Amino acid sequence: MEYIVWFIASFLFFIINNSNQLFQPSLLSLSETQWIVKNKNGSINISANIPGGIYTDLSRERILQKDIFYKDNDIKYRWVANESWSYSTTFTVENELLKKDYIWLVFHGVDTIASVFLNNVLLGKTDNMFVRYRFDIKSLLQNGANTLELNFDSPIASGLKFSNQYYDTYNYTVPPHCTMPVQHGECHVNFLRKMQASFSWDWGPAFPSVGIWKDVEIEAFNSVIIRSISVNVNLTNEWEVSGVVYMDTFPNKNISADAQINIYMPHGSKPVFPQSKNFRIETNADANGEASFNFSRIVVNKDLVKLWWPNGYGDQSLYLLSVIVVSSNEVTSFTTKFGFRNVKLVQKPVDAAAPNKGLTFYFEINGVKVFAKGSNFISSHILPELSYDKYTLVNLLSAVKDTHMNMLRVWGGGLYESDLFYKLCDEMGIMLWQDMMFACAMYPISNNFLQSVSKEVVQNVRRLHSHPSIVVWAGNNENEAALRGNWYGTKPNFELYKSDYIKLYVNVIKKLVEENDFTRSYVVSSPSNGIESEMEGYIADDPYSPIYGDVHVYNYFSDNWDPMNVSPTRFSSEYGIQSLPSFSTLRNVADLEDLNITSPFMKLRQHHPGGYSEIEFEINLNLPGLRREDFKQYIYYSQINQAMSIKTMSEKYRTLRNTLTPDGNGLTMGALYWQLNDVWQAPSWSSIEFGGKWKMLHYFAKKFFSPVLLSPTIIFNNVTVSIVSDIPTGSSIKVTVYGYVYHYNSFQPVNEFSVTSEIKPLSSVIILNKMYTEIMGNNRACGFGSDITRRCFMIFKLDCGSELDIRTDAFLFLNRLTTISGLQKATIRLKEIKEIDRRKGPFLPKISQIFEVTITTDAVALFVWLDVGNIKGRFSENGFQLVTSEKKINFISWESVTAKELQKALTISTLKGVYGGILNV
Ligand code: BMA
Repeated sequence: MEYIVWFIASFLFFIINNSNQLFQPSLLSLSETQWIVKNKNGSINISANIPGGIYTDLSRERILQKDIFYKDNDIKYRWVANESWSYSTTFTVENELLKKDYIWLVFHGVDTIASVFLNNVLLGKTDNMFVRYRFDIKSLLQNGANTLELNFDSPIASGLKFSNQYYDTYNYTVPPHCTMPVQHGECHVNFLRKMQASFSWDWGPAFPSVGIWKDVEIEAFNSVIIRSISVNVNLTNEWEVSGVVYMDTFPNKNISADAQINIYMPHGSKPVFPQSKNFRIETNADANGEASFNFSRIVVNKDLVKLWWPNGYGDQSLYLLSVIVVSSNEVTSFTTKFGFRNVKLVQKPVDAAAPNKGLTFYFEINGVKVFAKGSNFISSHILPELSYDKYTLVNLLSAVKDTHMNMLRVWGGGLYESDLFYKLCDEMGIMLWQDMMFACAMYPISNNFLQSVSKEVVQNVRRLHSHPSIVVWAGNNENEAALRGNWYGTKPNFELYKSDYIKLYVNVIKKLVEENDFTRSYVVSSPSNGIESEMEGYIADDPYSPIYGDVHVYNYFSDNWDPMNVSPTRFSSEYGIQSLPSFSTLRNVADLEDLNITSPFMKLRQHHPGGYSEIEFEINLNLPGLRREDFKQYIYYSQINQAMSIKTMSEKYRTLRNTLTPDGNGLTMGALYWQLNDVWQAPSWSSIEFGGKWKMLHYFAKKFFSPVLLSPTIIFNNVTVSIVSDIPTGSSIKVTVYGYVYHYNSFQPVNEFSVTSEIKPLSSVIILNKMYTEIMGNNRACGFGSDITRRCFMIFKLDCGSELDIRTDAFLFLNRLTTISGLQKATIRLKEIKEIDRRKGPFLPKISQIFEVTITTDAVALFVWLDVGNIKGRFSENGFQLVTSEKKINFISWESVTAKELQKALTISTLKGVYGGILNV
């Protein structure tokens, strides 16, 4: 807090040195006033919340009586999106405010097509939910009461209207016209600058909302309003800080001002850089009333600065930069956070002598090559006004940090996320691959559309510029691949759509991103070949090339537990497999009779055409005895299959970080699986369910993204154990791997051995590579020949020595679990649950209680899965292989709960076992 004292001190200094009396801009938020929303014929007329949206208002006022996600309410409540809605309020302003030279009405987010009226006069229209709108209201605003009204057109009707108008003007259509029938969605969302997933997606429902989803305020001022500061840092001999301050004022206004810049440590006792930098500004606003000024050459002693690092590579030190501008007797200020870090997306020949071997594709932070580990983030809620709920974001992003991820891709069908989201990512060291909001479609290129997109890009790049977490901008999701692959029947007019593609993502977006940010790379699409795509005219022959850029990988018809089926790539920015969310999560929105795989409810929830048949095909490859009629088993099996598939792929990617094959494959430096989170309770690729509950995949991620990975595989007859280290500093570390061979029916290992080796920082090494017959021991307890692989499996433990304090373990099945023998029906019992700690971490939501759960088993048990229904929290470990008769696991609660409640809710599943209830409690 003390930096604020310094801020005020320098602020006062400024004022004292100025002989005139100084004022500040007056800001009046309109979110506190009484709002109402009504439909066109007035039959619905209810109070509204701002920021908000129509579905939340109708739910709160009980017009929509049930949870919007209950059963088929996504379809039943579609009438809401087909209506036109009008939001209005009456507010008063004081004379004092009216005296200011300029008065604006500012909307930070309007979703989407609306006409804005003040005192019954049309101020203008909005058509882009990602844009901030401001209207000059000086001449219209009255002393006393004023009325404000926004009339929203139905987004569904608007999509159709714009699509028809486009066809009438340009004589071609812009596909895809509608979402796939299985999604029960709506059409022409590509004509709206609105969250693309709001018309449904293959993991989400259609809730095409309308509303004022961010703040509305009146800004009254004499001089300027500072909108954002873009801070650039550059390390030569010292750090040099420079940047641009963006201001809004009256069109063509001449700005003559004094400015001061200060840099602060957020938690330090005093400014680290006590010298203020003073400027004199003489500039002119443009015809839109936008102005900016640059500052440069603030030299900062290298030794005074702590760097910003991704999670796992060091601290996330952040600094504050404040700007004060004094002009026209008014003082206005703005503060932004930034970090000292350099970022490079390195795309250079893997072999200078052989250009046909392709280019690298990796991120370098402060000179350190970083393997990107993480996932893809879709908006945290399908209703945009609920996407910045603090509890949800802290919960999701903590789950990212706690599982050693260091990167998320903010996917292009969602939102440019809230300031809170980026702040948390900065603080947690989560690097961001930031898509522009275009996904899986062709897009129009009318002047209106391009102008609207231009505002969107400029405003958002400037708003987000100073966040060290953002490391790359990307133009769109899968649109290069869609065009090359003729996903939407564009082939007959390929050149036309290609030229539109280039207009939008290159001529407009790339140009604007680069004009506003020279510190980061822009890739035109994901997947793409990066700069190779650009050299191939932006639509590469094969956007999925393994030797350039990034790829998206979906193998629904191969054995994803087999690492041989995982192809090398430079960077896998999406790879995924579906699973079902837990029974308790589904139960929240369905009746008991809906909870079977053949119910109409489960059919409606599956938005991916191959859906359940792909899940079942995959399960049957590796897991024994799937019974479709046993819904709980189906859920459990789908989660095991997803966890194992993504584990196999992620580990393979990590082991390839320093492998380059003679034909140029390998050097994989990124693994971002699809997808982190969900927007409703349905089958999807997520590792975290809607509501925050971890699927088995998320527990597995904690191990497969561990800073030091222990990855055993069996390929043909060889057991190969790889170690991958993400430890960035120091010399080589000594690692010891202990191997244990277990028979499926005994707690006693059949054989034990250990291997010791060294691993260099940031590298991958194979420390064991032997025929499985050679490591089984001599006693033949596993039998002979291929019987061995059916009767026995292995557990490995890794010890990195006391200094690192990283211990991890891994398991290896030697054959498909459909073929194994000897596994008993284990009876698992709960021995004890007791609270052992209570804490409040830096990010944990609220108070967290830690419970120790002790379980026992009478036989080896596989994929032991503990579930406490809807009690919020997570286990320290889950889905594990149990080879001891007793085990302790912690449960970390996110809300207040008692041991008794936990005990009552607890169920335990194992591959072949039963939960035998409570022992000795
Ligand atoms: C990719 C993503 C999403 C989609 C996912 C699963 O195409 O970019 O559009 O949800 O695959 O199909």
